Amino acid sequence: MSRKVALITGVTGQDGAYLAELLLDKGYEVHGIKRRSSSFNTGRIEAMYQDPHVEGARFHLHHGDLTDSSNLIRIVQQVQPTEIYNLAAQSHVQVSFDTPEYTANADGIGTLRLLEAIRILKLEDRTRFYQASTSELYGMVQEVPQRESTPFYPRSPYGVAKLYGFWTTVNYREAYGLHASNGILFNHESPLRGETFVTRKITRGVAAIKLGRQDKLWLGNLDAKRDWGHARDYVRGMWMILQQDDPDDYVLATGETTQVRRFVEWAFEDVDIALEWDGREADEKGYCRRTGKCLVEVDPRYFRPTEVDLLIGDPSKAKQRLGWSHETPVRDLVREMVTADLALMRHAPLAQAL
Ligand code: NDP
Ligand code: GDR
Repeated sequence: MSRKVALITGVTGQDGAYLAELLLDKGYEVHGIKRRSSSFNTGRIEAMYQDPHVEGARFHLHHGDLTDSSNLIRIVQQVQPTEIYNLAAQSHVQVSFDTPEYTANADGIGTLRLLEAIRILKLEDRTRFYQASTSELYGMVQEVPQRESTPFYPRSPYGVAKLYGFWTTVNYREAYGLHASNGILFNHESPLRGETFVTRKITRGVAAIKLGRQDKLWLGNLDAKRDWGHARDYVRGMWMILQQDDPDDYVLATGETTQVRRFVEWAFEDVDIALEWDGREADEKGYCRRTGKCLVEVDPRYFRPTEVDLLIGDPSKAKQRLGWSHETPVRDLVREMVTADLALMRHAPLAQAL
């Protein structure tokens, strides 16, 4: 069997860590691109670290950035990957309203830079390309459930930048015959999820409240609905997409949607706290009470200028063509995340826990 060499951008992120683990298990040589940072940013991949001086090491890290073409070309030339997974992005929707130009550069043009690297180095026949596209492309509800044929209507600078990445990937496939595919992935979470995304913010907050380290959880729009799955299931889907003879675009989703409010209730339930919402609308200020104490409060600071109200995906095509489906139901995901955050917080010093 020919050597399988994967290059993962965004290897230090949630999906990068799960994907690197999966590919190492499958016998790949795995190269990851990480950004230079003033402090360690490799916490999620620590367990996979292999001393590069030791013969046979299969996991390698390279400093790089999606905003730097020459750096990307050099890394792709050196690594000669058989598969590139482009997971790097400024991935926070709300932050993209504050840093729209940077988000466009990294998430939009960054995708173009990688595709150009493949072309410039004449690797079209060797290198397959996966683009981390997103359900945020659907944005304003046009059709439910959302599938590959549903029209896009992004609602944030992040969504618009990812739209550019999506179509650039399609264009390079059609124009240059590249094996380039988009995974249109709906929200996926895990204990490794970034702390400022709503699910992790909730499970960390609930753990801190349970342990008496925090009084209250401040959130934004509690009415939004998301199709939440487990990141481990979704990186398996990414790999399956690149194993197909023909490149294509696929929705990966669970097919079930849950309100943020419900996620909050489940997380509290998992630490034996029953919430009673007081019925006021979230955009006035939503409160909920337990024995007279407010544990969750809405802070309009977390509202977005334009919101995506409802996401629910139809993964039929992935199921039929790839044989992919999710394994972890959302209720189990919540429990796993709460349990992990409780354990983490019990052992972390106070300063790191909050
Ligand atoms: P994370 O935010 O956890 O990880 C993003 C990764 O990208 C990190 O490794 C980050 O580095 C890196 N990165 C950010 N900017 C740059 C840059 N300019 N150059 C190089 N690297 C950079 O995201 P996820 O793992 O959750 O998501 C992976 C990808 O999938 C992203 O593209 C995201 O937009 C997309 N996606 C995610 C979904 C989800 O629900 N998780 C759903 C659909 C799509 P650092 O660690 O230094 O910050
Ligand atoms: P999303 O995820 O925007 O869907 O993007 P996020 O968890 O940030 O928000 C989900 C929903 O929860 C609402 N919300 C809050 N969100 C955050 N972050 N913080 C809060 O306090 C809060 N309160 C309510 C949001 O308004 C929203 O409706 C994620 C990212 O991983 C993207 O990179 C990816 O492309 C999409 O999922 C699919």
